[in-house]
Amino acid sequence: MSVPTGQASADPGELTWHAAWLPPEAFRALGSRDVLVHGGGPLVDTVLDEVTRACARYGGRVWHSPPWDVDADLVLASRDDGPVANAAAEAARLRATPAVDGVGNGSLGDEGFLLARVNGVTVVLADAPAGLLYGLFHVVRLGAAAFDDDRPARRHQPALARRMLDHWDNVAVHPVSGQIERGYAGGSIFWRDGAARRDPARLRDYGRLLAACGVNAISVNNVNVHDTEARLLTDRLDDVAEIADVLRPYGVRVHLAVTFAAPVVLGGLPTADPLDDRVRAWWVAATQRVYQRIPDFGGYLVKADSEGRPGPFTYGRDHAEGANLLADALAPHGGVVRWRAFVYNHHQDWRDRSTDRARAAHDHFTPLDGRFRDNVILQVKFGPVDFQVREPVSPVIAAMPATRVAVELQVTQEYTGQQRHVCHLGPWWAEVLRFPPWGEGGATVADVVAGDAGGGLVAVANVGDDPFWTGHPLAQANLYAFGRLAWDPRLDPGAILDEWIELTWLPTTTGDPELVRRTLHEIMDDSWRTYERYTAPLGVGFMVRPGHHYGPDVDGYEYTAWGTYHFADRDGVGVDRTRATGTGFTGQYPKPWSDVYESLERCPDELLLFFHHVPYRHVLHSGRTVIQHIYDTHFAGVEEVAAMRRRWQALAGAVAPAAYERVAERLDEQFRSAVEWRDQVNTYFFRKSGVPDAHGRRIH
Ligand code: GCW
Repeated sequence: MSVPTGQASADPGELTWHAAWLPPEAFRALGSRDVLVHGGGPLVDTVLDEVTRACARYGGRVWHSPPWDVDADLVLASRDDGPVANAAAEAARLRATPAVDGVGNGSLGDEGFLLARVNGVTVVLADAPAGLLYGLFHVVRLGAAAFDDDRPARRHQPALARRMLDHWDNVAVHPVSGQIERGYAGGSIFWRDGAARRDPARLRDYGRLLAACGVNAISVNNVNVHDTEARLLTDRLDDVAEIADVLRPYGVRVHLAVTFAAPVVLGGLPTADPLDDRVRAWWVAATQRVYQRIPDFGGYLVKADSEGRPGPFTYGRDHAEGANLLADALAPHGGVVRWRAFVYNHHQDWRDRSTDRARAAHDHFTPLDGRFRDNVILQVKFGPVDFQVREPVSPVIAAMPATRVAVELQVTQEYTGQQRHVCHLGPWWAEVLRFPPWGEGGATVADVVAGDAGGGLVAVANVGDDPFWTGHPLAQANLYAFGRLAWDPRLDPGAILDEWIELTWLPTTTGDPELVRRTLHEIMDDSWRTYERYTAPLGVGFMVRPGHHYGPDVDGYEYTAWGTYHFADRDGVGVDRTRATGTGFTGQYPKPWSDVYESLERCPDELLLFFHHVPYRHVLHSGRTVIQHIYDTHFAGVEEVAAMRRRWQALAGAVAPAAYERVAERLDEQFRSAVEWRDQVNTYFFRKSGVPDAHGRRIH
């Protein structure tokens, strides 16, 4: 077995992508050591293979067979692997005693591991092979520090059991959404022009990147399931099985997005009614065939009755009946159905002030709490609307105690600059995950989705066949941050960014690692807030161009059927979602938030226009008026992008030319676009309000 490690290469026969956060150099510290690997099975083979390659490159040695008491610098031992390996694990444990004692008691779970360094030996113990794999990547992350001083034993277990990426990749190029819906990194790594790409080297490298940041599940096709993609469930199942085979050694389970109409479009039945026996039988049989082919298949992902997709409403059934139909077919095989809560009316009449898209998921789903089977995961977008740069946390997350809920993020930057803009989202996601839906000190969003009882964290992927994986090289950090936060939502986003920088921008790729690190932090740390500053203000959202969603169009959606987002007139701006005078959306939150958001005085500034319609001269907690805030932040946002660009220019010659050029070119576009945003938003509000800028700056 060989592990590809992508490298840009001038030689056309060579791999043509960059290594992202696992270049060979990342394994230097480990690869120059003597390493003992214990355990069996495909995932341990992966560990062994990684270690073997690293040692071959950097002069270390590897043992995977007796004698067990070799004088290794690093021992990676599975505790569950029969008497021989247990003897080895015991030897490792004894070597690490007393550090491991106490901490090592009790199960480490399916994915956990224990790490200690005692008497010059670094020991990783796991109870299951996946734990060993994650332990290996942890050692890689630590680099030389893994072999420095003694470290007391520490258990590492993922807080969230389910850490998944959804690819919105189409098999056949779709006339509107292309090869990847909302994809900004070239073509798909799975599919091309209607066929499977069959590029196992690249897929395997992807699996490696995922395992190294903690992702353990993936769905391989768009939730908008079109005709070709529907057939992945039946006659094109082999294509899915091949992907599963490649990703399995990295502990990544494959899922499929399926169409609710499958019994009709694939099975030739006259109906897809979830209560029809023929329909049930069809799903049972189709699912059996899937598991015969892919025994560890993860399950189905469904977008139903949403933006024109088929669903149970067609048959007068509700979403519990729809989801349970698939859940029953999957249950005997241990699979789950991931049912998306993204259900809203996209045929609204903008004249009707009572329809509120933000309310929709809660209105549809909370009455169904308790009616979903155990193997249904309700997949809820983190905010009530749609992956905007600022939204409150969705009230559905707190309202379904008897349902397994997963929170969905968008790593692909549909609404956050489309991978042309630097917008580092780790800080935003950390904020969402730590939000306490029942008030300060109470459980957090991360707690709701944690463990086996929770549905975990899911994100729409941002990867394509681009040489840098994510189009913008710095957008890789979003994927990395997603995986790490899903593993441990309490991690500090700044520290995660440091990890990514250290793994990706290695000393061999730069003459001045410290300058690179400092500059990347300066550019990326606050880039999400910078993006927020020059785009839609104060939580109002959706001032993008309809359709492709790039660039400003303040009224782009204002009078459309998809929903109305700012209601700006000459007097004020914002959506009144209060119970007192508005759509009543604030009432979907538990206390204290239902009161906090309802109150003009208590509502946080950054969400003010999401919840309230206010006059332009309304004074924020910051002391500025709303209109002055709009002007100031838009001027500041552009200045910040200009500074990002200058900072990057200082790295010319310090990083690989291809990466330098790619980022430089994107920063030029970000600057151009930020100016456009600033000028359109400021001009729009100046014209509406007639209020001049207090600082007399030029507004067109
Ligand atoms: O934000 C919208 C996107 C659609 C997407 C939809 C969804 C896959 O613009 O492209 O469809 O969300 O989440 O289903």
